[in-house]
Amino acid sequence: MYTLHTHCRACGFAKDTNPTGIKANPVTDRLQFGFSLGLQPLANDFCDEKQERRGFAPLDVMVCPQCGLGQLSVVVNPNLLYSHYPYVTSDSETMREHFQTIIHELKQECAFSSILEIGSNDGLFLEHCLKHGASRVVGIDPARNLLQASAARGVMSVCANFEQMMSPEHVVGDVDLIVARHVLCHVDDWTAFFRNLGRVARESTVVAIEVPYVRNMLAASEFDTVYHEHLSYASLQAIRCAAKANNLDLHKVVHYPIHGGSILVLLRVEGSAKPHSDCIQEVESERITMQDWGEFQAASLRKINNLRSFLRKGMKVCGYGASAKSTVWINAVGATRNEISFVTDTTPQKQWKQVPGTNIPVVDPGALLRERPEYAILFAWNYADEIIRKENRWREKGGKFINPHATSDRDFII
Ligand code: DWN
Repeated sequence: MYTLHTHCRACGFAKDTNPTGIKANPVTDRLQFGFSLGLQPLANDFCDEKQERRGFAPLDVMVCPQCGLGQLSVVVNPNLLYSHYPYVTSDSETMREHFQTIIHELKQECAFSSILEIGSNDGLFLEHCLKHGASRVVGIDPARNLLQASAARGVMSVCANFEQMMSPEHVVGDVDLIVARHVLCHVDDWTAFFRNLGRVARESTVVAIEVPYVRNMLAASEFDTVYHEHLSYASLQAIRCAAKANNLDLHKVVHYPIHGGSILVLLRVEGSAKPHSDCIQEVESERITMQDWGEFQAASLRKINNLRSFLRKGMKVCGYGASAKSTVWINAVGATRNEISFVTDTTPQKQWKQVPGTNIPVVDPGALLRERPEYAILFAWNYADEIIRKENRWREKGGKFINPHATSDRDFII
């Protein structure tokens, strides 16, 4: 089900011999403990009562003292995680606005005509790129069950893991832009991933990697974004280290609020263009300490205990959004359908299944008005504004949302 991960996948720290050929000291050169939620189910393992569950694995984050990369202590077999992947890129108002914003940014930096997206999912982002003037788009994604949806959007996708491709440049051809949105955090072999980026990128190519930023996650104790799909919790230093080993370097860093706080890191072939002035300074001043991780663990446990205490009051409570985050929350607090009657979700592949690790059913959003729970826990908190607007009728009838990340009683009930 999983293998152990003991060295840094970005800078090679704690490897038997690191990239400079120096033998590691097995006692001192070790990844350091950062955070743990113990044994947890796979966050997107939505099954019905008859289907066999894929099981539990340790959910521990280790930290590289050299480049600051947070990384899981195990790598779960990707076939278990992605062979039939229920997550589709959210076609929400929030996400569409974000696509507009980053496309505007990317058009400033490259010709924006021929575009490769790694981890193209169902082709939604590339469809937006076509609408914004791109002439040729190619998607690469390992989830075979999403290929048809991508083709329906007019996006040609290759079913593959980018980092496992032998010569991607022959498949993709010359591109102005390579996009990898919320993909790098899922990749185990960064060396192969960045090597293939280096093979495809030309002097004029911009590589745009968007990932949740570890400093945002730590600062807001967004522990529910820690799950087995997310093998890494990226720092700028880790990305720069892996890029420079493959003749790529940072060109620009832009911060966005999406998914709890993400960074869009633009890379260029080394020497092909002058990096934006503040970008190198931001990397070199980046500090992520083990104390930050210690405070993250403590703040996360406070939030978990807070939600568990609320659920013990026995009110009629449901969840809103069967996100991967909801699986982490529900299993961390140890809730069953006695505490959380159901979780609503718009994704057909998740409906009429059960939240991984529990007997809690996932149902359609209409259940909110049918069942009239008193409270709905906002597990899709990253889309809070549009969800709250959307569910006005239920709220007018007395329904209240719970913000599980609230750090004060005043903010807990919305
Ligand atoms: O890295 C990943 C991030 C980007 O997305 C993936 N590994 C997994 C996934 O994480 P997630 O499942 O936490 O993502 P979302 O997009 O926060 O999930 C939101 C869930 O809420 C979806 O299942 C859709 C659902 N939803 C809903 O039911 N009603 C979403 C909206 C906006 C709504 O109005």
